[in-house]
Amino acid sequence: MADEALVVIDLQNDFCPGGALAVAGGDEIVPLVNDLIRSADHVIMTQDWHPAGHSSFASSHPGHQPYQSVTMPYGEQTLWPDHCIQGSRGAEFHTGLAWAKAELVIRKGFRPAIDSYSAFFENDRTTPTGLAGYLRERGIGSITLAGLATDFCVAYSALDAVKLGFSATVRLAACRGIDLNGSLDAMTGRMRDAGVTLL
Ligand code: VGL
Ligand code: ZN
Repeated sequence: MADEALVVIDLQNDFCPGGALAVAGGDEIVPLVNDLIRSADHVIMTQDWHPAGHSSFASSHPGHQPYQSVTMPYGEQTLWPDHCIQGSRGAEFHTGLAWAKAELVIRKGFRPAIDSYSAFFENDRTTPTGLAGYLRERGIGSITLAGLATDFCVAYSALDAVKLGFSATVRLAACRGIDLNGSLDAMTGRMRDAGVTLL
């Protein structure tokens, strides 16, 4: 339907096997995502897009290791390996991804001091990316999400979508998770409770 869009989350080299923050099986979803793209009326993609030395990188916090958590002014933040650095090969979309049909690519995580999981808000939960306004102005009320990672960027995007009044469906077979300390179960439960349709 014309008022629906497919939002492909962070299907980038660094989140695929061989990348800096590889999600297990991340590349396996590419054919399925390409099928979804083919049948979608509107396609939007997000691209994790960090400056070198970003505050979400463990390397920016002396004495800390990736996957530890730190307290930032905006709350708890998981620390990651350096990934998706602006202009790098790791930040490019997976080579097999049929990205050409994308009408909008929304970049996130470019502010040095704030991470951004959601396609709608940065991790302070208040700084908007502009996606909600874009969808509303185009009359798009319903989104389908696929991509990486299920329990981080896909989940936060889906939760914010329903909070903002959009209807959201996550195509789980076209997503893969990081699963840090049970985060996959936890975030799947939170999505279900919030009214996200899990397919
Ligand atoms: C993501 C961790 C850090 C994601 C992005 O796309 O889920 N996860 N940056
Ligand atoms: Zn990131």
